[in-house]
Amino acid sequence: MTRRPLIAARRLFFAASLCLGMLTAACGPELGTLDDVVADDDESALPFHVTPESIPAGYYSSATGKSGSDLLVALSDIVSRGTRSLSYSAAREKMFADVEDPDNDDAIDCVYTGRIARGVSSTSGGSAAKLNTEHTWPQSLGARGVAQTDIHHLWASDIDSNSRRSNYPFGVVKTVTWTAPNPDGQPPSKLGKDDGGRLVFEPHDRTKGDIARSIFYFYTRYYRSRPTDFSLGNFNVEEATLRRWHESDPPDAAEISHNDLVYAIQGNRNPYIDHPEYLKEIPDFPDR
Ligand SMILES: [Ca+2]
Ligand SMILES: [Ca+2]
Ligand SMILES: [Ca+2]
Repeated sequence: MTRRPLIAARRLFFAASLCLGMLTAACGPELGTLDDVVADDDESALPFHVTPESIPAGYYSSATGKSGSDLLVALSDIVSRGTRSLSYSAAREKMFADVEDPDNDDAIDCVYTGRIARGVSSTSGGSAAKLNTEHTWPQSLGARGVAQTDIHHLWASDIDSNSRRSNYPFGVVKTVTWTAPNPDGQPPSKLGKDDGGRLVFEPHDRTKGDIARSIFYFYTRYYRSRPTDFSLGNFNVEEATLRRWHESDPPDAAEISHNDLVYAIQGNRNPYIDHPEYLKEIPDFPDR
């Protein structure tokens, strides 16, 4: 099949899936029914393009009226329920094919530079476009096993920017040691020392909030189960700054679509995108 009919077929499939999804939604929501693991050789079982799914009725009912540690525990229960764990390769494939491309035009942008790579619909397409997979919560600090493949905290990233960020905490750079490319002309992401002399990575403004909410989600999802190597070493340095970035860069339509797509794939949602006010209701995440 040549490329143009392929794109047309994908769009037709996407439109058909959307209609089907709306019909299904009209028949009533389903809560947490997915608990299977998709193995590497089972990727063909995943839909060709996933239909985004919005918040089902009652999803947050057990969090209603709670605050502080009660709310954190309630949210942790909610996001840990009915999850579907993909293999790492399947998760990356869905990230490149669907989650990072809500408008399904095969154009994907780097979370740190905003560079737009075109013609990307798979992990191998991402590699060819010099993109790889960024774990906002570093693998070395606990993004292992199920947490490694959790698409809520995975982002397509330029290989070079990803490697510059390494596993440094996020923070506000006062003394710059490296500046990322900024093809969009906006102030760039950078690496450097914060006002305490610590090496930190500061993303550009339009993904500061997205990254903050990814990290708060990761904490909420995994602070009780504690995957191998789990550490709050970065989080405790980042927390206050991430709270400010959550306020300065609130969820937009693209981030909401991102959440709806991850939910359709892995069966849980990022509560801080759906309910940004929850973060104020939890004034401090336990430091240990
Ligand atoms: Ca796109
Ligand atoms: Ca944003
Ligand atoms: Ca804390």
